[in-house]
Amino acid sequence: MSEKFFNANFPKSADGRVSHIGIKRGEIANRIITVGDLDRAKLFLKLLDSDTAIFQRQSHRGFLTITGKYKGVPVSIVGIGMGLSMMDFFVREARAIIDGTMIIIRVGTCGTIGKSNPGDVIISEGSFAVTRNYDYPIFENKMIMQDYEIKTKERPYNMSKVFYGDEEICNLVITFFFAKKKKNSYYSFLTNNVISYSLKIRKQLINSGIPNSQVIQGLNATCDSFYSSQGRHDENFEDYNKGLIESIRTKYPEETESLEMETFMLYYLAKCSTDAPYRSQHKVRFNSRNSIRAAATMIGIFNRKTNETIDPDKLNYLERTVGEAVLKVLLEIGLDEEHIGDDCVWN
Ligand code: R1P
Ligand code: URA
Repeated sequence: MSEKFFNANFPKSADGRVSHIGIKRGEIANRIITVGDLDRAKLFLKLLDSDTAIFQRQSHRGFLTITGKYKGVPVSIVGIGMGLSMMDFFVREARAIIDGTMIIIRVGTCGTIGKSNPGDVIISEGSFAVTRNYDYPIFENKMIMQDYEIKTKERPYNMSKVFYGDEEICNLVITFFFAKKKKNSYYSFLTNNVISYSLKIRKQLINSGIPNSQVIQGLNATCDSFYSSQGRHDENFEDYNKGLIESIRTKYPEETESLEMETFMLYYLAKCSTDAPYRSQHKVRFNSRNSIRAAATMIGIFNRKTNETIDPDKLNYLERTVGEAVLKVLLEIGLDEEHIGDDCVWN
């Protein structure tokens, strides 16, 4: 840290930069796509309007913020890296420097554990967290472990409740894979085929038109490790995760489709978000609305049952296609206010 930060509760530099994502008011838009992989963020940069200035800043903690316009509307693309904490840093620090409602849509990758396969696109209607139970002891043998579990009812992993994404935005994302509405049908955004499809359908694979690719709306499990809590075997550690994938998949009646590492925190923070500035301005005592609307979509890259993996060219094609659909969705939502670029330096 080379700069002095003020206010230990919520550190900011003298010119108003938040300390981890490294940007200040005016450098980030209300409409945001967030990704893990910074290369994906740079790929989406190419989709922005080329005739307007693009702001770019990578923080010393590895967050990359790109702000520009898409079809004339201000949008940001933020690459955050991986895990629950990075999502927490990003959402809280961005919230602190943006006025008005924020829309955040994650475009990520995932492991598939349900009906979907590598190359399929999953829209997470909701997500729960799977975290290591750090109180669970490391046992010398299986007998002691079984006794302990019977006595205490404790398990090596905790699974939280489900928190849901914004229904309107999740449905819009699906619609934009089938862009032009024609009575009960949509033209596939991905191929221009016409596909009959009702937005009310849940948990159903929809042929997207890309060879062997489908779109599914399903539950997601956000895990605190790529390895232990995603049921990967690693002989160097005592992970107690045999059978974990099956327990995750069947924890909820809807059955879970995907495993990744950030969506739960995004949905949870959206649910906890307040409209504090509005309340203090209008002297309203209780929180009356959330100030963050969130959705997440992800591309399956590893099938955890069959070990099938995605081809890099297909991933690249899908990233671009999903990115473009999500940019279009961002423009569909009405916002009460949005600001960028008032006093920031754009390069
Ligand atoms: C693990 O390889 C990473 O990939 C997934 C997981 O959530 C985790 O961050 O998402 P991204 O492709 O967006 O990074
Ligand atoms: N991201 C994850 O977290 N897990 C996978 O298996 C693939 C992508």
